[in-house]
Amino acid sequence: MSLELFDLKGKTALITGGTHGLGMSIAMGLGKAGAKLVINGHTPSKMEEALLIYQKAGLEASGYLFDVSNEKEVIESIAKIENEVGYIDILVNNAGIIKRVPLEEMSVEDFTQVINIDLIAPFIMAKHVVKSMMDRGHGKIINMCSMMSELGRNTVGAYAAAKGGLKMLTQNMATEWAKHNIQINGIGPGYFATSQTAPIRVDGHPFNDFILNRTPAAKWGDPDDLQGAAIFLSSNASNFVNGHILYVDGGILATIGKPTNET
Ligand code: GCO
Repeated sequence: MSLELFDLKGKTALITGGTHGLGMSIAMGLGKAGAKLVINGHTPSKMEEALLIYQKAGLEASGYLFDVSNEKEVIESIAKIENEVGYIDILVNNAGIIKRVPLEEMSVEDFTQVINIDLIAPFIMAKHVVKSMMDRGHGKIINMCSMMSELGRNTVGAYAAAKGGLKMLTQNMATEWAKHNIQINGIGPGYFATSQTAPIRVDGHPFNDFILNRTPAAKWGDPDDLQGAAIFLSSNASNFVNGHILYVDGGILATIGKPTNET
Protein backbone atom coordinates (compact mmCIF):
# COMPACT_ATOMS: atom_id res chain seq x y z
CA MET A 1 0.00 0.00 0.00
CA SER A 2 1.26 3.43 -0.85
CA LEU A 3 1.04 6.33 1.59
CA GLU A 4 1.59 8.73 -1.30
CA LEU A 5 -2.18 9.03 -1.62
CA PHE A 6 -2.26 10.78 1.75
CA ASP A 7 0.77 12.99 1.15
CA LEU A 8 0.08 16.73 1.53
CA LYS A 9 3.53 17.99 0.50
CA GLY A 10 3.31 21.12 -1.62
CA LYS A 11 -0.20 21.91 -0.34
CA THR A 12 -1.21 24.96 1.71
CA ALA A 13 -3.91 24.46 4.34
CA LEU A 14 -5.84 27.26 6.04
CA ILE A 15 -7.39 26.24 9.35
CA THR A 16 -9.79 28.71 10.96
CA GLY A 17 -9.68 28.73 14.74
CA GLY A 18 -6.41 26.81 14.55
CA THR A 19 -4.91 28.39 17.66
CA HIS A 20 -6.25 25.74 20.05
CA GLY A 21 -8.57 22.78 20.49
CA LEU A 22 -9.73 20.60 17.61
CA GLY A 23 -8.44 23.11 15.05
CA MET A 24 -4.93 22.85 16.41
CA SER A 25 -4.99 19.03 16.40
CA ILE A 26 -6.24 19.00 12.84
CA ALA A 27 -3.60 21.51 11.75
CA MET A 28 -0.89 19.42 13.43
CA GLY A 29 -2.12 16.37 11.51
CA LEU A 30 -2.15 18.18 8.17
CA GLY A 31 1.27 19.68 8.91
CA LYS A 32 2.77 16.29 9.73
CA ALA A 33 1.34 14.96 6.46
CA GLY A 34 3.38 17.69 4.71
CA ALA A 35 1.04 20.68 4.35
CA LYS A 36 2.20 24.26 4.85
CA LEU A 37 -0.07 25.74 7.54
CA VAL A 38 -1.94 29.02 7.65
CA ILE A 39 -3.58 29.54 11.01
CA ASN A 40 -6.50 31.92 11.56
CA GLY A 41 -7.38 33.18 15.02
CA HIS A 42 -8.66 36.33 16.66
CA THR A 43 -6.65 36.77 19.89
CA PRO A 44 -3.07 38.03 19.42
CA SER A 45 -1.67 36.36 22.58
CA LYS A 46 -3.26 33.01 21.70
CA MET A 47 -1.85 33.25 18.18
CA GLU A 48 1.65 33.92 19.50
CA GLU A 49 1.43 30.89 21.78
CA ALA A 50 0.04 28.71 19.00
CA LEU A 51 2.75 29.65 16.49
CA LEU A 52 5.39 28.69 19.06
CA ILE A 53 3.73 25.30 19.51
CA TYR A 54 3.69 24.68 15.75
CA GLN A 55 7.29 25.81 15.50
CA LYS A 56 8.34 23.45 18.29
CA ALA A 57 6.61 20.61 16.44
CA GLY A 58 8.83 21.45 13.46
CA LEU A 59 5.95 22.69 11.30
CA GLU A 60 5.83 25.66 8.95
CA ALA A 61 2.92 27.84 10.10
CA SER A 62 1.97 31.47 9.64
CA GLY A 63 -0.73 33.24 11.60
CA TYR A 64 -3.44 35.64 10.43
CA LEU A 65 -5.78 37.43 12.82
CA PHE A 66 -9.21 38.15 11.36
CA ASP A 67 -12.90 37.71 12.07
CA VAL A 68 -14.20 34.87 9.89
CA SER A 69 -17.75 36.25 10.07
CA ASN A 70 -16.76 39.66 8.66
CA GLU A 71 -16.76 39.46 4.86
CA LYS A 72 -14.60 42.54 4.34
CA GLU A 73 -11.90 41.23 6.69
CA VAL A 74 -12.08 37.80 5.06
CA ILE A 75 -11.61 39.22 1.54
CA GLU A 76 -8.62 41.33 2.64
CA SER A 77 -7.03 38.51 4.62
CA ILE A 78 -7.37 35.90 1.89
CA ALA A 79 -5.80 38.28 -0.63
CA LYS A 80 -2.95 38.84 1.84
CA ILE A 81 -2.48 35.11 2.44
CA GLU A 82 -2.47 34.33 -1.29
CA ASN A 83 0.15 37.05 -1.74
CA GLU A 84 2.39 36.20 1.20
CA VAL A 85 2.05 32.42 1.52
CA GLY A 86 0.36 31.20 -1.65
CA TYR A 87 -2.94 29.85 -2.88
CA ILE A 88 -5.03 27.83 -0.45
CA ASP A 89 -5.43 24.19 -1.46
CA ILE A 90 -7.21 23.06 1.70
CA LEU A 91 -9.67 25.11 3.75
CA VAL A 92 -10.79 23.79 7.13
CA ASN A 93 -13.78 25.74 8.44
CA ASN A 94 -13.23 24.92 12.08
CA ALA A 95 -13.75 28.16 14.06
CA GLY A 96 -16.93 27.98 16.08
CA ILE A 97 -18.67 29.00 19.29
CA ILE A 98 -21.38 27.54 21.48
CA LYS A 99 -23.81 29.16 23.92
CA ARG A 100 -25.66 26.87 26.29
CA VAL A 101 -28.95 28.62 27.04
CA PRO A 102 -32.50 27.19 26.96
CA LEU A 103 -34.19 28.39 23.76
CA GLU A 104 -37.02 30.20 25.55
CA GLU A 105 -34.44 32.29 27.41
CA MET A 106 -32.02 32.89 24.57
CA SER A 107 -31.71 36.41 23.21
CA VAL A 108 -31.97 36.97 19.47
CA GLU A 109 -28.51 38.60 19.65
CA ASP A 110 -26.92 35.46 21.10
CA PHE A 111 -28.74 33.18 18.66
CA THR A 112 -27.64 35.38 15.75
CA GLN A 113 -24.02 35.43 16.92
CA VAL A 114 -23.86 31.62 16.97
CA ILE A 115 -25.40 31.39 13.49
CA ASN A 116 -22.99 34.07 12.22
CA ILE A 117 -19.86 32.30 13.39
CA ASP A 118 -20.86 28.64 13.02
CA LEU A 119 -22.82 28.80 9.76
CA ILE A 120 -22.45 32.07 7.88
CA ALA A 121 -18.66 32.31 8.39
CA PRO A 122 -17.97 28.95 6.68
CA PHE A 123 -20.04 30.22 3.73
CA ILE A 124 -18.09 33.50 3.61
CA MET A 125 -14.73 31.72 3.88
CA ALA A 126 -15.56 29.12 1.25
CA LYS A 127 -17.04 31.71 -1.11
CA HIS A 128 -13.78 33.65 -1.17
CA VAL A 129 -11.38 30.71 -1.21
CA VAL A 130 -13.22 28.66 -3.83
CA LYS A 131 -12.60 31.13 -6.66
CA SER A 132 -8.88 30.43 -6.85
CA MET A 133 -9.61 26.70 -6.35
CA MET A 134 -11.87 26.83 -9.42
CA ASP A 135 -9.20 28.68 -11.42
CA ARG A 136 -6.60 26.09 -10.49
CA GLY A 137 -8.90 23.10 -10.99
CA HIS A 138 -8.62 21.49 -7.56
CA GLY A 139 -9.34 22.08 -3.87
CA LYS A 140 -10.51 20.59 -0.60
CA ILE A 141 -12.94 22.16 1.85
CA ILE A 142 -13.70 20.58 5.21
CA ASN A 143 -16.56 21.95 7.32
CA MET A 144 -16.50 21.03 10.99
CA CYS A 145 -19.95 19.68 11.77
CA SER A 146 -21.09 18.10 15.05
CA MET A 147 -23.30 15.50 16.71
CA MET A 148 -25.68 18.45 16.68
CA SER A 149 -25.79 18.24 12.87
CA GLU A 150 -27.97 15.16 13.51
CA LEU A 151 -29.28 15.32 17.07
CA GLY A 152 -30.82 17.86 19.38
CA ARG A 153 -29.78 18.55 22.95
CA ASN A 154 -31.18 20.78 25.67
CA THR A 155 -29.69 24.31 25.76
CA VAL A 156 -27.74 24.13 22.47
CA GLY A 157 -30.52 25.07 20.03
CA ALA A 158 -28.69 27.83 18.18
CA TYR A 159 -25.59 25.65 17.83
CA ALA A 160 -27.69 22.72 16.57
CA ALA A 161 -29.46 24.99 14.07
CA ALA A 162 -26.08 26.18 12.81
CA LYS A 163 -24.46 22.74 12.67
CA GLY A 164 -27.51 21.16 11.03
CA GLY A 165 -27.35 23.99 8.50
CA LEU A 166 -23.64 23.43 8.00
CA LYS A 167 -24.28 19.81 7.05
CA MET A 168 -26.70 20.92 4.31
CA LEU A 169 -24.37 23.74 3.27
CA THR A 170 -21.66 21.10 2.83
CA GLN A 171 -23.95 19.02 0.63
CA ASN A 172 -24.90 22.08 -1.38
CA MET A 173 -21.31 23.20 -1.84
CA ALA A 174 -20.59 19.69 -3.16
CA THR A 175 -23.62 19.95 -5.44
CA GLU A 176 -22.39 23.20 -6.95
CA TRP A 177 -18.61 22.84 -6.89
CA ALA A 178 -17.78 19.14 -7.32
CA LYS A 179 -17.60 19.58 -11.10
CA HIS A 180 -14.57 21.84 -10.59
CA ASN A 181 -12.67 18.96 -8.99
CA ILE A 182 -13.22 20.48 -5.54
CA GLN A 183 -14.17 18.09 -2.76
CA ILE A 184 -16.28 19.53 0.04
CA ASN A 185 -16.90 17.28 3.00
CA GLY A 186 -17.59 17.55 6.69
CA ILE A 187 -16.12 16.04 9.82
CA GLY A 188 -18.59 15.46 12.63
CA PRO A 189 -16.74 15.10 15.92
CA GLY A 190 -18.46 13.31 18.76
CA TYR A 191 -17.64 14.46 22.28
CA PHE A 192 -14.02 15.55 22.60
CA ALA A 193 -11.93 16.79 25.48
CA THR A 194 -11.43 20.46 24.53
CA SER A 195 -11.84 23.85 26.22
CA GLN A 196 -15.32 24.04 24.63
CA THR A 197 -16.53 20.98 26.54
CA ALA A 198 -14.50 21.72 29.71
CA PRO A 199 -17.50 23.10 31.66
CA ILE A 200 -19.54 19.91 31.06
CA ARG A 201 -16.65 17.45 31.40
CA VAL A 202 -15.75 17.96 35.07
CA ASP A 203 -15.82 14.89 37.30
CA GLY A 204 -19.17 14.44 38.96
CA HIS A 205 -21.00 16.63 36.38
CA PRO A 206 -24.02 14.59 35.27
CA PHE A 207 -23.15 15.30 31.63
CA ASN A 208 -19.73 13.70 32.04
CA ASP A 209 -21.30 10.41 33.17
CA PHE A 210 -23.95 10.74 30.47
CA ILE A 211 -21.37 11.03 27.68
CA LEU A 212 -19.27 8.14 28.98
CA ASN A 213 -22.43 6.04 29.05
CA ARG A 214 -23.81 7.30 25.73
CA THR A 215 -20.57 6.71 23.75
CA PRO A 216 -20.00 3.06 22.77
CA ALA A 217 -16.23 3.67 23.00
CA ALA A 218 -16.94 4.75 26.61
CA LYS A 219 -14.59 7.74 26.63
CA TRP A 220 -14.21 11.35 25.53
CA GLY A 221 -12.37 11.65 22.23
CA ASP A 222 -8.77 12.78 22.13
CA PRO A 223 -8.53 15.72 19.67
CA ASP A 224 -5.71 13.90 17.84
CA ASP A 225 -8.26 11.20 16.93
CA LEU A 226 -9.49 13.62 14.24
CA GLN A 227 -6.20 13.75 12.36
CA GLY A 228 -6.80 10.65 10.24
CA ALA A 229 -10.17 11.89 9.00
CA ALA A 230 -8.75 15.35 8.28
CA ILE A 231 -5.74 14.01 6.36
CA PHE A 232 -7.99 11.67 4.36
CA LEU A 233 -10.41 14.45 3.39
CA SER A 234 -7.50 16.81 2.52
CA SER A 235 -5.60 14.35 0.35
CA ASN A 236 -5.87 12.62 -3.03
CA ALA A 237 -7.17 9.59 -1.14
CA SER A 238 -10.60 11.29 -1.08
CA ASN A 239 -10.71 12.64 -4.64
CA PHE A 240 -14.14 11.12 -5.40
CA VAL A 241 -15.62 11.64 -1.92
CA ASN A 242 -17.97 14.61 -1.97
CA GLY A 243 -20.70 15.99 0.29
CA HIS A 244 -20.01 13.34 2.91
CA ILE A 245 -20.02 13.95 6.67
CA LEU A 246 -17.46 11.70 8.31
CA TYR A 247 -18.53 11.22 11.92
CA VAL A 248 -15.70 10.55 14.33
CA ASP A 249 -17.74 9.87 17.41
CA GLY A 250 -16.77 6.61 19.10
CA GLY A 251 -20.02 5.15 17.77
CA ILE A 252 -22.57 7.61 19.25
CA LEU A 253 -24.66 7.87 16.08
CA ALA A 254 -24.65 4.08 15.66
CA THR A 255 -26.69 3.48 18.77
CA ILE A 256 -29.79 4.56 20.65
CA GLY A 257 -27.81 4.40 23.92
CA LYS A 258 -28.43 2.36 27.03
CA PRO A 259 -29.79 2.82 30.54
CA THR A 260 -27.25 4.33 32.91
CA ASN A 261 -27.01 1.31 35.18
CA GLU A 262 -26.21 -1.13 32.39
CA THR A 263 -22.62 -1.90 31.42
C1 GCO B 1 -22.65 20.28 23.99
C2 GCO B 1 -21.32 20.15 23.35
C3 GCO B 1 -21.44 19.82 21.89
C4 GCO B 1 -20.11 19.35 21.37
C5 GCO B 1 -20.00 18.81 20.02
C6 GCO B 1 -20.71 17.52 19.82
O1 GCO B 1 -22.81 21.15 24.80
O2 GCO B 1 -23.51 19.44 23.66
O3 GCO B 1 -20.49 21.22 23.58
O4 GCO B 1 -22.13 20.71 21.22
O5 GCO B 1 -19.13 20.27 21.58
O6 GCO B 1 -20.23 19.71 19.00
O7 GCO B 1 -20.46 17.01 18.57
